[in-house]
Amino acid sequence: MAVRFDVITLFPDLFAPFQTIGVTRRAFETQAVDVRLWPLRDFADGTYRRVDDRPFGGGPGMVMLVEPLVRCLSAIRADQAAAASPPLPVVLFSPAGKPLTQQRVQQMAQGPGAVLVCGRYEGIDQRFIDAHVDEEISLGDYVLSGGELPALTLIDAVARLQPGVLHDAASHEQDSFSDGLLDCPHYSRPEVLLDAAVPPMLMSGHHAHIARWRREQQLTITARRRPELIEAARARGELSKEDERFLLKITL
Ligand code: 4GO
Repeated sequence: MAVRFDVITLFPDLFAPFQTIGVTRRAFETQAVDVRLWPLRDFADGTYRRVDDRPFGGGPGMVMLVEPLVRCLSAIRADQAAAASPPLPVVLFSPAGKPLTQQRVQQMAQGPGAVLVCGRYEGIDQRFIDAHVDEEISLGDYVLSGGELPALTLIDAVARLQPGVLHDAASHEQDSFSDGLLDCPHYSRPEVLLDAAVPPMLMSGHHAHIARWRREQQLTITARRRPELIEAARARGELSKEDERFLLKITL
C-alpha cells in the first residue's frame, strides 16, 4: 500500500529536495510514498493572511491560529475522501511528544499514512491540538524552530523502508535498531589504511563466523553505549544463550 503524507507547513519549499535526491527519490518516483504539501498561508484570510497572533496571558513569541489550521485540515479531508483514502491520523511534532522509534517507523511504513502538522513560532493554539491531533511525536529532547525537519525525518525513515528503495532488500534488516541493537562497524577497501587493518575475521571467508563476530560487535557496542537497549532486548527474549555468555565475559 502506498504511504500518503499530507504535510501542513508554512515552508513547503523545504520539502522539495528530498523528492529528487538520494535513496528516498526512488520511493517518490514509484509513488510508494506520496507527499502532498499544504501551504498553511493559503488557508489564512484577510489582507495580511495571518497565521499567528500574540499569546493570551502574555509572554514572548507568537501562537499559530486555529482557524487556518482547521480550514487546511478540512481541505485535506476532502482531498483524502476524493482519493478514496481513509481519513489519516493527525500527527504533530513537538518536544512534548512520544519519542520516535524505528518500531513506530516500521508501522508507519505499512501505510496508510498520516497528516503531519509542522508547528512554527512558540507552538499551536492548544484547542487545535485537543480537537484534531491524534498523536504527538518528538525526535528528541531539544527544540527546533519548526516541525518541518521532524516531518522530513519521518518521511525519510518511512521512504527508505519501501520495497525496492534500498538496492539490497536485506540491507535495512541490518540497520541499527531493526533488531533493537546498535549496528556493527563496516569496512571496505583498502585492507590496510591509516595504520589500521580490517578486522581479520571479515577476511576469513567463514560466513557463520563473520555473522557471529558481527553479532558480538553489536552486543559490545550496545552494552557500552546504550545498556538500556540490551535490557530491552533481553526482556523481549531476543538474546540467545550464546549472546548472554558473551555479555558476561566482555568488559564494559
Ligand atoms: C519538534 C518540534 C522540537 C521537536 C519543535 C522535536 N522542536 N524534538 N519545534 O521533535 C512548536 C513550534 C514546536 C516549533 C516546533
